[in-house]
Amino acid sequence: MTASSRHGLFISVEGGDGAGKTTQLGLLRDWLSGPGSPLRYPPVFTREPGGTQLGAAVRETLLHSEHVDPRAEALLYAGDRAHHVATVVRPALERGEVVITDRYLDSSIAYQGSRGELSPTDIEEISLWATQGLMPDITVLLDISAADARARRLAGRGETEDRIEAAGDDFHESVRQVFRERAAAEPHRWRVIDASRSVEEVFSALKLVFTTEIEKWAERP
Ligand code: Z5A
Repeated sequence: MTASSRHGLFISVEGGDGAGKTTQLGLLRDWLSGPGSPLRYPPVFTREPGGTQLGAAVRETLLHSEHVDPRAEALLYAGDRAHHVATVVRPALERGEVVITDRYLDSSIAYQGSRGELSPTDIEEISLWATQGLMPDITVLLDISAADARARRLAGRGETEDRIEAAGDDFHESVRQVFRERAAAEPHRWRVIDASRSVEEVFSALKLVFTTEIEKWAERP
């Protein structure tokens, strides 16, 4: 398959903190960049916040500041997204490449929208304005309960948590429910994977999703 003759494929991966995105995206990168890949060219792997130099500074500020005003926080995520889409995602899609992002707009609605301070509709509209309406073709949700995800995070890293990770299970369970509701409302875009299983089982489900979606994309006129 050439990387130039068609519009690219845009896939986001979402999930609560500790759902295993980093682990699974590492496996995905190895697979899609190696000899067994269904792609001729390796995909662009990127993330939010922090997929650009500007984004890295925004990420540092957002995750490690003691308090960020909710509107400022929503705008900073949207600002990071605007720059990320304009300089990384859209150019790669226009070159016909596959772009895989660790988090995108749905994270803003799930996280900034779950505190009860801002309207999820406003948050979505800000991001749609920022990205000129760019939505992923496919969004994969790694779905796990807040309690299971916290147990994993603590087992993996000890007691150190950033500002958002340190919010309680109620907050993280609300985040999960927003992702699940959005997945149920837009089944053509979302693929939900039970992330409470072993690393190997989750990766096997993820591989199936990617193989299927890459094949469908390759068959597009
Ligand atoms: N955020 C936001 O609020 N608004 C927005 O618009 C955007 C983001 C875009 C940073 O995201 C933060 O930004 C995030 C939301 C907010 N919240 N926080 N904090 P991030 O994606 O960079 O960070 P994260 O979601 O917190 O990722 P993480 O902590 O690295 O978790 P993860 O990637 O989902 O999990 P992991 O590191 O792969 O795994 C966690 C541990 O579990 C680790 O020890 C693994 O070895 C272990 N693990 C992984 N999979 C398994 C399985 N299957 N079984 C057992 N153990 C496992």
